[in-house]
Amino acid sequence: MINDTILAQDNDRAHATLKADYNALGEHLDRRGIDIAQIKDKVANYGVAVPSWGVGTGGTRFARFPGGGEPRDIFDKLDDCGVIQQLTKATPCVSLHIPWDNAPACDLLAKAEELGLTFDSMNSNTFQDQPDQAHSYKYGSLSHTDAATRQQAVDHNIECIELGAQLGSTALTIWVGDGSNFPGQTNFTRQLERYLDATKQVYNALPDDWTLLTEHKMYEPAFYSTVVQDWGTNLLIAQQMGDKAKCLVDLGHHAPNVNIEMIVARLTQFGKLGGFHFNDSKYGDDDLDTGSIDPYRLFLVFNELVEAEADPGFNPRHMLDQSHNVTDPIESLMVSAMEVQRAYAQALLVDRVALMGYQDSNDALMATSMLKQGFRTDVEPILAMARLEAGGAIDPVMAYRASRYRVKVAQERPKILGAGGGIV
Ligand code: LRH
Ligand code: MN
Ligand code: MN
Repeated sequence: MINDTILAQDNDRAHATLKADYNALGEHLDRRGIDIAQIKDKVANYGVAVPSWGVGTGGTRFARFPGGGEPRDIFDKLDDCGVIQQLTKATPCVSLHIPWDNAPACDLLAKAEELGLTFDSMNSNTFQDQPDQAHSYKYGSLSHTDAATRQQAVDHNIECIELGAQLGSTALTIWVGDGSNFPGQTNFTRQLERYLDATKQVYNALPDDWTLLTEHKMYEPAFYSTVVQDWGTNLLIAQQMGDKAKCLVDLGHHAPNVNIEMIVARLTQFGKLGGFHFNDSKYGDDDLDTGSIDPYRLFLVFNELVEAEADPGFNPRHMLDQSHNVTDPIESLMVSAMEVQRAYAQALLVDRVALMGYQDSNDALMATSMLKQGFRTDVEPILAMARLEAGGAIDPVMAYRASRYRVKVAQERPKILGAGGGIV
């Protein structure tokens, strides 16, 4: 964790400016009929889960360039997640990926408790073969033509539920790479049928208070067809499974220019929006830092979420899913968590009564201006004040750099070499 004195020193440096900026923004919002304290409270209560796999340096199919002090195992990963939460106060939960993060539940719980973290959705992995595995996933997992391979994938998912139940998690996220690389290689219908049968077995093993999240992705690793390729198939799956099944939207899993905010609205309307993997992309599943390419799109997604917030039963899970190749993962994840919070705060500023009026009177220009007004507002003082009041950092990246955390852990954690590409 970061030394309290260093954190306090960094906060002292920025405190006076923050106070002045916060007061000025408060006056400005007051003129717009918005109470800054109410927005700050909502931001303070907002959290986005960190993916355990995000704190390591990723890579591509071509190379991986390891950084110093990379986490060696899940306990190092949790330490890094603890730092992200300590400084941002926006990431109280961690999402585990099994078997990457396999460890005894009691040890995971003890470590999480020490760091003040809890566990969000469990993620299964049937897109890779493990060294001691009986059946290969080369030609698929839950939709494989071979019953024994499907069963192995089902069993793995059930093991993830069992571990998660001990950790206090209440959701399982399934993403499969199953698909095909050649026209004719698989029969689309029979492949989906096999997937549905197998996934139903996993669904039937869910405890009562659990949610099954299925994640769609247009392509990769399968390059001709993917069994759960879009939100349409995903919705059909969730409907086939039952009430405990919902759809997970990873922002990077769509074709360029797809209207993701509209997908969010559709899934919400029919009670099937289960959660998000936030990230950003330019071309495909780039797993770039959230809000780094198109912050307006992130805002538009949050605009739909704030719209839906009025329904008390609406509670999708918010998680990051990123891969970091050229930055320190802790810094990237902190910035991304703050970008998600920023989009949320900006969406909260939209005058929804006025917006609805302009929509109903077909005043397109004024309607869109209502959104822009929220997006253009610099809410940084709100986010920083919420962090400071919660004991976090006014400027998490500066405080982190001042702490020299990475240099210190690099002394205990040897560089993980390995020329292989990353998987996320
Ligand atoms: C697939 C994915 C999915 C996996 C993660 C490692 O591209 O987004 O969520 O579990 O990456
Ligand atoms: Mn994902
Ligand atoms: Mn992905």
